[in-house]
Amino acid sequence: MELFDFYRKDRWPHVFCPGCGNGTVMNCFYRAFNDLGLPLDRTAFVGGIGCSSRIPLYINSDALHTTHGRAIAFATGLKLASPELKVVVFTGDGDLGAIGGNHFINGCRRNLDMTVICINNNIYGMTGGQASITTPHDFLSTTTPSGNKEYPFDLAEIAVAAGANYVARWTTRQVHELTKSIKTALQKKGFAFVEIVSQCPINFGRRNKMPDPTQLLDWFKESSVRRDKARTAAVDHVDLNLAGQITVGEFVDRNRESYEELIGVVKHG
Ligand SMILES: Cc1ncc(C[n+]2csc(CCOP(=O)(O)OP(=O)(O)O)c2C)c(N)n1
Repeated sequence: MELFDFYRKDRWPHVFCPGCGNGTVMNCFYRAFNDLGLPLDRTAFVGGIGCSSRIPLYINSDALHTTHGRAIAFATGLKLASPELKVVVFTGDGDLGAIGGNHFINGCRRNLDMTVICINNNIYGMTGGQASITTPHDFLSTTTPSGNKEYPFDLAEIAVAAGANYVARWTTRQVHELTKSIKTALQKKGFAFVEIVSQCPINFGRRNKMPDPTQLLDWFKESSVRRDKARTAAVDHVDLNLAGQITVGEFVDRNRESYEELIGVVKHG
């Protein structure tokens, strides 16, 4: 399959702004999917609401465009009704972690057999740049014009704690590592979660003195620290924010029984 065949061209032009990281994510996903030789017509894509959640609509396969925060819930129903399908969710930090937080945590806990790609652009992009649960401390947004006083959620650490089988986080600056992790996630039985810290130059970068996408990519490069080297002991708020670090790497790779195996929808082995 060529890259061009992967995209649903009747949906073009797309809604993404110039410099948006969603293009990089789609490209990495396509490469991983294609290298594995997976069949597009046996894969269903699910998204919630948001710019990132629109990605399924641009892939040449069947897609569920669902309600805000409920992508995991819809994907759960889809997978249990049709266990032979590969189910891939594209979602955002707002869609998955804020309004959809409970579905996310319980999806990980159940270890449902699905690949979940969360594009964390630190903001509500589609609605114009309101602060989200992952907006870093002191950063500006339309709803935090004096700087965000809150400290961010760590989606990948939550997924580990809640029980997902595979968890990785990279930024759009680490495309090779990201592509490799998407490949691992696609092959994994159980809940496989890849968080991608990505650039939103229009609604996040412009307000935080990084209007050029390359400035955001440089910031990702400078802030990225491998998880094994990062200061992860969260003893106070400063540590919770990891002093502005983005911890990257594979966080966990384990083989707990998937939900489908537990309830007998699919057989072991
Ligand atoms: C129930 C409900 N509440 C709020 C909204 C408005 N809304 C649409 S997208 C969005 C945020 C999307 O943010 P995120 O998931 O981070 O995706 P991004 O656009 O940044 O990729 C919100 C609040 C909605 N559509 N439905």
